[in-house]
Amino acid sequence: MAHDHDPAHAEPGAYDFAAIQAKWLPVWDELQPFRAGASGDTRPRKYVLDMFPYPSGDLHMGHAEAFGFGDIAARYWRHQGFDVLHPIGWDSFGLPAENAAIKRGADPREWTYANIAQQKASFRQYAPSFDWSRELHTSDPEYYKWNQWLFLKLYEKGIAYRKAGQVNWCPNDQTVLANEQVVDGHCERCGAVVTKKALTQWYFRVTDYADRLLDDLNQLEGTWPSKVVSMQRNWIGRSAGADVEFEIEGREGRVPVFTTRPDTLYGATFMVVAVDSDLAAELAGGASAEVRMHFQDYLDSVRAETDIERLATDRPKTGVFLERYAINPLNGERLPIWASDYVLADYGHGAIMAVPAHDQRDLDFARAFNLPVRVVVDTNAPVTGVIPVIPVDENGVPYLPEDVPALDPAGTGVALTGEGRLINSGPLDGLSKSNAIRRAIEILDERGTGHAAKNYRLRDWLISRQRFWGTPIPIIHCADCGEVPVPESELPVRLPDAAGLDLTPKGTSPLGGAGAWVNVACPNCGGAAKRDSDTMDTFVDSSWYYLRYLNANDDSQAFDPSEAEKWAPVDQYVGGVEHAILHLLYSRFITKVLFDLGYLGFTEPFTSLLNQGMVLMDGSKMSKSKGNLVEFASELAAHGTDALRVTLAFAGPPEDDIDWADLSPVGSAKFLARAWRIAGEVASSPDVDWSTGDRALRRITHRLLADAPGLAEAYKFNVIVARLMELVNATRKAIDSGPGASDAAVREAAEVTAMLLDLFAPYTAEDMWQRLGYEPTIALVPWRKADPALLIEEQVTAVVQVDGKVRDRLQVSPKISGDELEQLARASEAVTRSVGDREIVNVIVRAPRLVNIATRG
Ligand code: ANZ
Ligand code: ZN
Repeated sequence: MAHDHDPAHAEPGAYDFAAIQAKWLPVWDELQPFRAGASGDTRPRKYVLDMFPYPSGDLHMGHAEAFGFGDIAARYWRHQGFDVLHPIGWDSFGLPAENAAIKRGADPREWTYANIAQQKASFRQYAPSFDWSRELHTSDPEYYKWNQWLFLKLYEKGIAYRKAGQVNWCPNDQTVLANEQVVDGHCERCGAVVTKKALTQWYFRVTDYADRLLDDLNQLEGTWPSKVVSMQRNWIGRSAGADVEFEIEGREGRVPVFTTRPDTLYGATFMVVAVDSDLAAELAGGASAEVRMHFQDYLDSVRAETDIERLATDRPKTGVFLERYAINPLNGERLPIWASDYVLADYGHGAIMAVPAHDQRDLDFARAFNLPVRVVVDTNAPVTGVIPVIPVDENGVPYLPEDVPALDPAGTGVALTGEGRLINSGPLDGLSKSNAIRRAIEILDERGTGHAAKNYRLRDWLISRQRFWGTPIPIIHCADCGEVPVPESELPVRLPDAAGLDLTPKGTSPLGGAGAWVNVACPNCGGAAKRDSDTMDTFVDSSWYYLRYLNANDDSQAFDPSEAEKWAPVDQYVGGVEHAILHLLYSRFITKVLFDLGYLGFTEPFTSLLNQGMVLMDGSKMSKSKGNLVEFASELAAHGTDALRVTLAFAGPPEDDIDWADLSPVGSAKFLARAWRIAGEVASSPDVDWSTGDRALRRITHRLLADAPGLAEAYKFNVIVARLMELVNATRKAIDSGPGASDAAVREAAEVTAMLLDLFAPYTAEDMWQRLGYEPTIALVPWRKADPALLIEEQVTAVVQVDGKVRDRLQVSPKISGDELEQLARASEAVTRSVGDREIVNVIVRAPRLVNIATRG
């Protein structure tokens, strides 16, 4: 307990970070300066949020960086006079706890809460200005109760539903994965190749929100990193086109296909259905025994493929002819129907019209199986509004090509995908591509065989997991009543004890093995029933946590809409770009759902977003196995919180990756010591009149005061640190070789340094504040206003002579260039008058003081 560094015993005049930390932490605990939302507080509000950590061990350097940036924002707004909400919690459900528990035969709960305690202790030392009274853990029943509440609200609205389907399956973790958790065909967590499995699972209907999720991105343009906005756009992946309905010979009903190119309908020469679709199975079922066998073998081989492989353009095309024909609704042609893997069962309608002349994959397929290719867009024909590419020779001179390229995709193997005019297309002939798309849709509409349609890459969000350490899904399955929601009054459905349960992944949820927990009476009929034994994806937990912070200790509601009205949406969100898609998309979706349900008055959760870069070591990502891990705890012990934080802030723009090997926490500590010593040397009293101080030093101080808000709001934290270093140097000079330590400007500079340093180095700043004669805490000191009089650039007098006589005096900037000064001189009325119509033969300029003009005539 007793700290070695007793401030009383520290060498006088020495900067001792450990002593300063030990001194101020208990004071802040006592004063609680970071509590937000006190009753009667009339300050305007800001909500600054850091993406909450997963408790996977101690904090690491990445946390140090990200939470450092979040805290700069929080402290900045507090100095600007805002009541700042800056909460912290833990995203504490999830697989790592469970896997660790399986490996060590421990309880996931113990592992999780022990790690939280460790991270919390580190956070306390690191001292972000958190409002600890709102601390939450998603694995607490007090939290996940409200996940269950949210689920039931979505269930009532039909947004949560269960369906059977082919789902992504990780054979290693033995659980399903959302599309978003499959990265290049591999499990996001463990890297195993993801396969498909037929399962009945719970989904959230995020596709119903696809248009709004896409369109509302416009609101975030400029305040979110543009990369994240475009990643969200691509993930939603909206394409516009048409659904076209085809009849199939010898079959009732029509089959829709989605196409972005209804203009090419006359060029369709075959149809392809996804080999793993219901339609393929149905059509193959009616084919010859030989085809049926062939089809089955093919299907078995495709099941092992990933979607990435299926869509790759550089693989040989494979498929099976199903001995059936579709009828083209525009021209009545018979199109042979094939089954292939390159059409996906769950995109569009799982079937396509193949137009090999104008689609590369269709062309590859046609060439592999000798199917006809018909050109319907003349891509050589000029189209107005499209600038043709005119070829140039080796000298850059444009020339007219002698022979236009042949329209022969079947021969060249290259599909014609460009603009052009329609040919071989009956009523569409002569139209440009976009006009033909419009006209084709009109014709389909008239005949009732198709209509305009949109399609999305986005799938519904699969939220059920066959694992233990998550939120139980609050549904009871009854043989008579079906799915019965657990009544709200019975929430939370608590997790059973892990002890006695086999957590090893087996493909079904471990909760299913908790007999006493699973077997319950149906809330509806009282008969024997079973609890749903799946748990929720942990992205459900983090989709609304920003609202729970508003009243984290309220056990009567998930969040308080009136608090949301006051604080939300989040003004500044800070976190890693790894959450660019999943977490942000799901939070945006849930926010829109809660808006629709009337709980919120806004539709986007995070107004501004900052993605911090990575902290690298020796050029690569830190990892234990690579041996380049820089441990947060040991850096903290060696250099202290403030030096660590200043180093990370000073390293570069926050969005950039930084390399710890290039940085100097020792240099940062020296800078802090210089600043701290100055505070001790100030020899004037706090009530000294600043305006009497040295003007040169005052001007440096006030320029920083004026520039810092713009810099802080543009995340140029590194520039503020650099400017602070400049100010500290100037103050040192003023003390040693200028007006001296008793000058008022020295006190002013030291006070402003302390206030700005609070954004980066809160302990040092607080201690400086005390040395300057004030009470804690500096965190609440209002921003000092820059004095405009000190911002105006000082002017010097430039003398203008004509033939040796002074003719004018100009007030100019001391930094004026020779050219500029000469121009001003020549433009002077007094000068032109005295030059008259004589010829100027020589001009000598000595900026900023003198211009000498010689004339003749
Ligand atoms: C005919 C056509 C002609 C097409 C042409 C393209 C060019 P995006 O933009 O990604 O939405 N398609 C439709 N459903 C498919 C599925 N389940 N699996 C694989 N491909 C599918 O792409 C839409 C286009 O992708 C559709 O337009 C369809 O091919 C194909 F010159 O129809 B197109
Ligand atoms: Zn029942």
